[in-house]
Amino acid sequence: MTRVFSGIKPTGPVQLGNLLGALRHWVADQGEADTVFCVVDLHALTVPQDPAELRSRTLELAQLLVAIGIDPDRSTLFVQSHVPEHAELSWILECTASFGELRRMTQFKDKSDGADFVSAGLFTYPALMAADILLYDTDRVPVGDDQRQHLELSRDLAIRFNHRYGDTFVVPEAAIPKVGARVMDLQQPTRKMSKSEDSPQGTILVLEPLDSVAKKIKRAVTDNDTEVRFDPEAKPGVSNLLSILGACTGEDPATVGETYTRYGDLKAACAEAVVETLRPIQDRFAELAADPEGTAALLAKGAAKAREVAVPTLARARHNLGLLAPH
Ligand code: ATP
Ligand code: LTN
Repeated sequence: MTRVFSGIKPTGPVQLGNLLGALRHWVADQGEADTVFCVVDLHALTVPQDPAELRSRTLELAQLLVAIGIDPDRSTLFVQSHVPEHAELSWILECTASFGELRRMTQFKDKSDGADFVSAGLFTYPALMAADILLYDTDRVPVGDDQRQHLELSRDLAIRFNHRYGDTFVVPEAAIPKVGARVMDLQQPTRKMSKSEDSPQGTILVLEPLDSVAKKIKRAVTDNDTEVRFDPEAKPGVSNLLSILGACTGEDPATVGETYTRYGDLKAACAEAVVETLRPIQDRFAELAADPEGTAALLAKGAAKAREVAVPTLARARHNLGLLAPH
């Protein structure tokens, strides 16, 4: 059976881009594949985090994933730091990656640009991501478009390692959706919507009050003329709304563009589609949030299940590398 793996960082409240670009495809993959999903808390440490907040965000993110439809009985759902094999394989892959290829990563360039403190972990981040993926013999990785380059590097590292040390890792493929892979900020539509950037009016949170969601969409920046048309280069604001609407309804954004002539009508339809997408998630989250113990227990089970796959993969990598086995 095809193995699917993906991860999300507990760096802030989950936003609409996470849902449309990645999480809803995770849900859809269940049943079709052997699905493994991870809250990547070690990746969150690449930028400074408040300890109490990190802890509560990690638990809440797991609850949100269940609310979205990740079924812990059908998928392996766990927290990255509960499976120590990730950090160990990450070191091995840091030694497989070159300084030059890590330096070319655009996410590193964007996140380090202008930062007061750039951790070494921010630089080696893609090696840990490759470890996440390669530990599970992953065939397919559903992610948003911003992760394309990291996925390419994961593939390169798997191929290089296999070439140097013999067949060890499965070479993974990225699965990037046609619609919704790059949801843009509503106020600055040339910038990707993000959960850790400070742009409250431009970001829709999956758990924010629904009237506020509708208001933000109605106030979204459009473009200078008045024509509704899907053209991300010339009309980034309108095209973003068309993509969001298309991703929520399963339609092609260019076709959706032909349905509307006025910005106001497009915004109203988009607001309604997003609100109706979020409503059931919010209802379900409210129930799960009342049971943190239950979530902690399911994460413990998830980590145990994950280790059943991760431990033998790491042992294979250690053996092939020539690390002496402990007696
Ligand atoms: P941060 O702002 O902390 O970098 P993020 O919002 O980019 O976080 P991640 O945890 O890095 O979120 O990503 C989780 C998944 O969501 C990834 O597969 C990523 O590609 C996807 N994703 C993130 N932002 C968007 C977006 N604006 N549009 C589509 N997919 C997105
Ligand atoms: N780097 C990703 C999060 C991430 C991930 C992974 C995604 C960490 N490990 C493994 C897919 C597979 C991000 O920044 N969105």
